[in-house]
Amino acid sequence: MKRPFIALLTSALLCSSLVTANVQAEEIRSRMIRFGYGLNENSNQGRAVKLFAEEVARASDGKLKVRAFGAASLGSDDQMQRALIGGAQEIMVGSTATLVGISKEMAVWDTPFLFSSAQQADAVLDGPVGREIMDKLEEKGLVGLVYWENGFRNLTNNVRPVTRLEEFSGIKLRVMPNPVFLETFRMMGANALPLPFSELFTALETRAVDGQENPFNTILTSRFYEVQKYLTVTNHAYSPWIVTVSKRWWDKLSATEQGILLEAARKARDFERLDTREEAQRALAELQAKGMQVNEIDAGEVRRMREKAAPAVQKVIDTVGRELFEKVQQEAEKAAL
Ligand code: KDG
Repeated sequence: MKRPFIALLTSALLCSSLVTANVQAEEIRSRMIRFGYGLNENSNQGRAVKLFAEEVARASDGKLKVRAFGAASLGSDDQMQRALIGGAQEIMVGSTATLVGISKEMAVWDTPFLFSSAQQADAVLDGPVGREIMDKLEEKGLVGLVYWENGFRNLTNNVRPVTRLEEFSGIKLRVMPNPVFLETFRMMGANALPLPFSELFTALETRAVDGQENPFNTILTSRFYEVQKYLTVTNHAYSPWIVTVSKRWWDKLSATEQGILLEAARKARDFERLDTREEAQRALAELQAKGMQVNEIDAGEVRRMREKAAPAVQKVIDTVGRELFEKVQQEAEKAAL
């Protein structure tokens, strides 16, 4: 007699725990989510964060509220990365280059001249090796959701038009706080100085540095044209942005909440890439109209730059390991075909 009753009780308890677990898995709780980023609200980065917030609110019936904090108001990239790891902030978007101190494999994306087109970059970043590198963030307390596009980087300065390699010499050039970017421009003869993005405009305005390098979009929306005279189209590196979440916080979310955030990040990625490319198309003409003196670099000089930057490529290999470096190169060659 006892056995059927116990069996009945056990199955009832099992069912109720499964139902509870299922409810928890589906649960969407009211949450305030702080999303920090470094560029202005009216930038490709800011517009994508705004769309992300709208998508999350729509999918959660307003329960998940994303509050955007632009212009590095929550701190520089590395300060926000530490806040995410400590659980003091939930989400950020920033440069993969500033993550190298936390996850060394991110250095592979700093390789000079790695990509020759945005489509090639998309294929590699969104492919298996991009995912593999992103997944390594978890052991450091971060969860990578998606890559967005910062873009192809170009040089600005106040000293002279840079038309050939020798003209880098003596230019105090701000670079991202990242060993490969430092090496790349030191090899090319510039006096490379690391500074967080949040300090860059003031450093240019006060002539603490002579120049910097960023995509056309950033040069336009961060108003660098107000404090920079010469723009040289080098396309010397392609920079991704990456949307990262505090793992300490992420692991407390239900599967449904995680799914909403991931889907919104993907939609924002697709929007951001199109928006960034459209803006980049017209940014160069706008920068010229605002008084910047623009020059191209001929193919022979680009070849000389690539040769000079070779030690920086070796630094990437030393940092990430030859196997991973070659895996990325193979994916990049496949995507270029
Ligand atoms: O959030 C802003 C920075 O992460 C990004 O723009 C990095 O390109 C960058 C730079 O030059 O610091």
